Amino acid sequence: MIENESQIEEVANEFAIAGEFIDGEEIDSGHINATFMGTFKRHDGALNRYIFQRINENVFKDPLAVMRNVEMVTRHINWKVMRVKRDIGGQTLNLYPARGGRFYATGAGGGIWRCYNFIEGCRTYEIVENTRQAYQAAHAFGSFQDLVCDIPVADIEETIPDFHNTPKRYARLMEVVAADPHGRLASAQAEVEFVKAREGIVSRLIDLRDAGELPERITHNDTKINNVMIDTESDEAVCVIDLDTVMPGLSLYDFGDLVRTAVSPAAEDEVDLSKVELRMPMFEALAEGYMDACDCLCDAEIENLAFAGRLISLEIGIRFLADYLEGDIYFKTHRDGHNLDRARTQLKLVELLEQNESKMVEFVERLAKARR
Ligand code: ADP
Ligand code: GN1
Ligand code: MG
Repeated sequence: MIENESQIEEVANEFAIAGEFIDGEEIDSGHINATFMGTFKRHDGALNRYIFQRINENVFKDPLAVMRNVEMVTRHINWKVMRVKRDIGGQTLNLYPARGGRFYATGAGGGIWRCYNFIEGCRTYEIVENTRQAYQAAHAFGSFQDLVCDIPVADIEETIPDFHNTPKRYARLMEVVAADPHGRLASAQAEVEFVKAREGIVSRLIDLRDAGELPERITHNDTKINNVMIDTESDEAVCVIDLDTVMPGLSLYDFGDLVRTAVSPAAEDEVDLSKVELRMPMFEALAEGYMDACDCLCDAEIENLAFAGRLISLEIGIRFLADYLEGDIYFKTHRDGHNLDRARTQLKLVELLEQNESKMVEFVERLAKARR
């Protein structure tokens, strides 16, 4: 693990970056990779920032497959933005070459590192502040789907098998509950019962996919709100990041994760559950943004937009709960019971989404009708 700046400098020296290393600091917002920002001073005095990221090989068993996907996706997006969209004003993610001609470097301890341009003038949000941000984020992830839709599916590797297979996530939780390897079950019994009572919905989207009603597309699969860079001045969504899970999937997974992370004003790990709320205007802005960007959505996709938020919130709640019971081996945690706290907010959100689903469905129906 990197503990000081000279270690960041050592990694940074592996990449083709002009100028002198000035300083580096860790960015702590993601749950998976180790991410650092490094500042370099060029010979003309200009300061440039870069992202250095170590792929979490506990989560991604084949980090080089992740790199092959990310290379393909970033190259394709750069080509498409310039040659098809003719949009040269925005910012896109770019990988910097490393020693040996690859787009990654091997660091101390064998870790696989990559270097991206820092998306300037932007920041990520843990909590959406206004409906413009919600609309913009959903529009950006919808447009992302359009950007990657013509990458041949066979060229993309499945970096985490069954990533959004909710029934398998449910089955895994039940195994961990049965084994209770850390004696934590007693502290999470109510949450486990809550999940069990919802077993009936876990396979709904996969069943629709298997029946041929929901199309498989190349999707982002991790569309939480802090995976899109938002302009600090204009609140415009500038660039989608965190491309490690780009794989064949359902657009409803992407929309569902947006709902999960954008509708509540409470942090994902909030301990005061009374702060978890469903802000309907945020849901409406998400639906408008996503539908404006994706005019290819079929009827079954549109009909399940509201349900997707509930399912993905349940799925991620299941994953946090299983990780808590397994001894916190997957998600980064910063305090005791952190994964349980996260699971609780997700399940509270599931409850609120259930209570309000008919209103959300009605809104989407009206929106879809107005567009026909
Ligand atoms: P993780 O998989 O751990 O979530 P991310 O790729 O999402 O890793 O990066 C973690 C955080 O680092 C992001 O939430 C964002 O704040 C910041 N970040 C990542 N890439 C960039 C970039 N190219 N420019 C600016 N900030 C970035
Ligand atoms: C992780 O990497 P990050 O923090 O953007 C996780 C997502 C979860 C999310 C929960 C590869 O996302 O699947 O939904 O945490 N990513 C991976 O906040 O497992
Ligand atoms: Mg992330």
